[in-house]
Amino acid sequence: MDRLTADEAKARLQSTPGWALDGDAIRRKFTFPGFADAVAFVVRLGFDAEAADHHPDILVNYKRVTLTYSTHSAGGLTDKDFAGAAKANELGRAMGAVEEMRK
Ligand code: H2B
Repeated sequence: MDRLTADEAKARLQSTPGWALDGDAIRRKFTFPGFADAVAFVVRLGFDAEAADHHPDILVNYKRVTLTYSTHSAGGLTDKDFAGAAKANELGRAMGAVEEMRK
């Protein structure tokens, strides 16, 4: 899978709400009503990630889940990362992720 150029990555970010560039990766924080919801999201996304053979870094802080995607084998971002981000957005919406005021 080919690494995206910076312009290509920026264009894909436009159609991937909530995600931001972080160096050679993209990142988003999802906030759920509670810890169990956050863990359930991680489990569901984990099965999708395994099926796609593309795995995000996952950090759980209480009811918040931070996902980071990059393609290690390509040394940067590829379409697989944006496919994973889109899937996470869809799942987050379906599983009750809530908007949170930025601190
Ligand atoms: N996940 C991510 N994020 N980047 C990769 O390069 C990657 C992966 N490679 N999951 C996959 C697994 C590779 O190790 C297997 C052998 O296909």
